[in-house]
Order: sequence, then structure tokens, then C-alpha cells
Amino acid sequence: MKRNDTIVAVATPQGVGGIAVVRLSGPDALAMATSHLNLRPPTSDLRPRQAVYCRFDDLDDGIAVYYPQGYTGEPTVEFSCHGSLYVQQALLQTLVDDGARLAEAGEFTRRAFLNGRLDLSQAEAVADLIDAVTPTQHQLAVSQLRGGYADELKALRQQLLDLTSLLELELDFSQEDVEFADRSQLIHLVGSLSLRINSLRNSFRLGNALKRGIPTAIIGRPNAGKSSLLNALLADDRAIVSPIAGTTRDTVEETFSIDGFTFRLIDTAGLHPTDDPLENLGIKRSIAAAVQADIILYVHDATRSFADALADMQSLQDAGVSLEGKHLWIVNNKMDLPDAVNPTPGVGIAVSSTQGTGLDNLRQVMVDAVRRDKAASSDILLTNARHYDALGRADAALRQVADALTQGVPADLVAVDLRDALYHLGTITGDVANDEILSNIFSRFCIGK
Ligand SMILES: Nc1nc2c(ncn2[C@@H]2O[C@H](COP(=O)(O)OP(=O)(O)OP(=O)(O)O)[C@@H](O)[C@H]2O)c(=O)[nH]1
Ligand SMILES: [Mg+2]
Repeated sequence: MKRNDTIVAVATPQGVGGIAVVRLSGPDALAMATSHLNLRPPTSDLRPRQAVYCRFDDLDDGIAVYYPQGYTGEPTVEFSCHGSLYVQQALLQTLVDDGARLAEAGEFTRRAFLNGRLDLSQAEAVADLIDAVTPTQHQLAVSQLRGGYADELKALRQQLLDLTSLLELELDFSQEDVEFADRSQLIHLVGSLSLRINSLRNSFRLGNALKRGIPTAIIGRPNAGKSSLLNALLADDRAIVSPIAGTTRDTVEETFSIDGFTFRLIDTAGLHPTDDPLENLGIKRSIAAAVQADIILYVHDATRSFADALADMQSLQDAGVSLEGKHLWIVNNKMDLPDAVNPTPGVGIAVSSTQGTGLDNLRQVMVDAVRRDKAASSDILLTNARHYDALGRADAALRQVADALTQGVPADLVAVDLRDALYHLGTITGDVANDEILSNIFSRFCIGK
């Protein structure tokens, strides 16, 4: 990809709108724009960061703003025109005929990164910010955009880099048995980096759940009313409900938000002992949903014996569903029926999915729990899967370094692992970046960003 050409794209969403913004960025941006702009009054000038009313050829009237160093870090002109599809396309065409190139997805932000306006983790936060629909997602993106843990990692990485360079210098003097790199300082630094990395990695489960929706599995016996509960919480007829046991065969997923938190509800096939191979396939998926869930809503039909529910709790754990770190609530359903009894007063949550009673309480319990988890977690939450992976690799390398240092392994071998750790830490902020990493990140962006 040429990095020095002038690129253009519509920066506003595709389609018709009140206005559209066309963004032109690169060394020729100002010259290209001025050759088509009729400034009004004609004596005026495109001055840096000033909005100027102008006519763009014979096409449209609008506002142009020139930034000597725009979002991309290069000369940029942004033109606000009427949001007609014809005007947008014709404006693009004119500039392309003049030598501009249509920008690829994320290319403006990619340039901003390459020109040092943002580090890589901030560029990724821009994508998250654009995607955010809830206050929580917004808050997570903004905290990453403002530097967050990336600044801290950058500083720690720099210290590690300095010590690694000293260690490598020793290799040039291998005959002379000198130690430039202070080993105890190195051990201390590796230790504090590992600690920080682990606390960040531990925050990923919650961070990721808050960003993508907290996985919430609805589990229980056939006919307990799981699908009815899903529909009631969503206030939508999403899943099929019927009096026939075994209606839901496969998992059904849908997200919904309360008080700024997004939950990813997963309705599942009913649990019970059966020889039916198809049903067993469904039950396997129910268990898998319970394994990955942060919240389990165990739906119990309150007109039936509670012994089934207790047996299910046991069989879930036998099947490998660890309840550690999860919330599990027993939702006593069908409380509207005359023979319903609440078998777990004070503990279970009594609802009627068909009447809608008790649902506000259930929603409140769910939100309160997540709010408590968030308050109890570290101030910074890791939300980016790429960073989670890179931190894991960096940590593995650092562990090798720590082992090697305590065992007195020769410096050249320690240096190899140090370089490995430095590499993986560097990919987070973009101190190390190759085309593959960049393409992966920026292809997630939309055109014009
Ligand atoms: N009276 C009453 N009936 C309910 C309630 N919730 C569900 N039902 C009824 O119970 C039957 C089973 O409901 P479903 O929601 O399909 O149950 P399920 O747990 O999804 O069942 P499977 O998909 O077969 O595992 C349906 O006839 C529902 O109308 C409730 O709160 N009160
Ligand atoms: Mg169902």
C-alpha cells in the first residue's frame, strides 16, 4: 500500500442523510480541494481549522474545513455537503478523477497510528467506541482510548528493553565476565510485570462479558418454562413455547440490556435423563452453555418436586460445570398456578413467566450482581481479545526468563526469552507492528474511519 498518496472517503454512514462528510487526507488534500472549491465570499481563504462556506464545483453548497494536521496527522480537508447519494458519489468521483484514491476500511485511523497520533490499543478503542451502544461499552472504550493500561505497559516495556539491551551488551564482552544488567533489578522488574499482566488477564473475563454481553444460561427440566422466561425477559416471542416436553432442541441466543448492562441470554434444551440421541445432543449443548456462562438461571417448575432440581445441580457439577465465579439463581416459575409452592423461600426468585410477575425483581438481582462484580474488580478491565492473547504469550516468556535467572542460565539464552516477551508486549501498543497485525485490526473498521 502506498502511504504517501491522498485518500478520500465518505466518513458518515452509507446512505441518505441530512448532511454527509467527505474526508480527504494526504499531501495533496489542500491543493485538490481548493481547485474545486468556490469560496464565498470569493476573497476568503481556506484557513486552518476554520469552517468556510463554499460551493463545490457546480455540485453543491457546503462547509469545508482544512486541518494542516488532521485526525490522520496529515493535511486533511473535510467537506460537509448535503447527504444525497448523488452528491456524495459525484464529489468522490471528482476527487478521484483528480488523483485521490478511495480509502480502504480503517485507512484514516491506520495513518493516524503510523503517524504517531494514536497507539495501536487506542486505534482499537476507536473501533470499540464506534461500536458502543450501551453506557458500559462506551465507558470501557473511552478508558482504553485515554491510554488506560497501554501507557503503563509501555513504560514497563521500556524498562525491560533497557535491561535487555544491557544484557545483550554483555554478550559482546563475553570473554571478560562482566555484568552490565543488574540481575536483581531484572528479577524485580520481571516479577512486577508478571503481576500486572496477570491482574489484567484476570479482568478479561468480566471486561469481555461487559463488552459483549454477560453470558446467561437458562437451564432446567423440560417444560419448566425456560423459553417462556427468555421471551418474558426479552418481551418478545423469540423462542417456541409449547406444553410438549422437549420443545427446545438447540440453544437460542439473544441479547438485552438493563441499566446499561448487556446480557446474552441463552435458552437451552431441558435437562433430564434420556436415551434419545437427538435430545442428548441438545443436552450436551445446554451443559456447554452452562460451562461458559457467568450467570445461570435455573428454572424450576414450582408445581413439581424440588428433588429434580437438586438432582440437576448435582448432575451439572458431575458434567463439569464449575460454579466457582458464577452466579446461580433458582427461578421458581409458574407461581401463578394454585398448586405452586416456593420451595426455596428467601433464596429462590419467584416468577410467573406467563403473567410477568417477579421479573422486575429478577432483572434487579441480575444487574445488582454484575454491578457488584464490576465494583470488586480492578480499576482497569481488559476487553480486547488480541491483548489478552498477547499478554498470555508475554507472560509465558517472562516465566522462562524468571526460571532462567534463578537457575543462572547464560545471558544469551535469557536474552532470547526477553526479546520474545518484548515482542508480544510491543504488539499491544504497536511498538512492534507488522502488516498482518495491522490488516487484522484495521479491516474491522468501516470505510471512512
Ligand atoms: N401457568 C404457567 N404456565 C407456564 C409458565 N411458564 C411457562 N408455562 C407453560 O409451560 C409450558 C412449557 O413452557 P416452555 O417455555 O416451552 O418450557 P421449556 O422449559 O422451554 O420447555 P422445553 O423447551 O421443552 O425444555 C408451556 O405450555 C407454557 O405456556 C408460567 O409462569 N405459568
Ligand atoms: Mg424451551
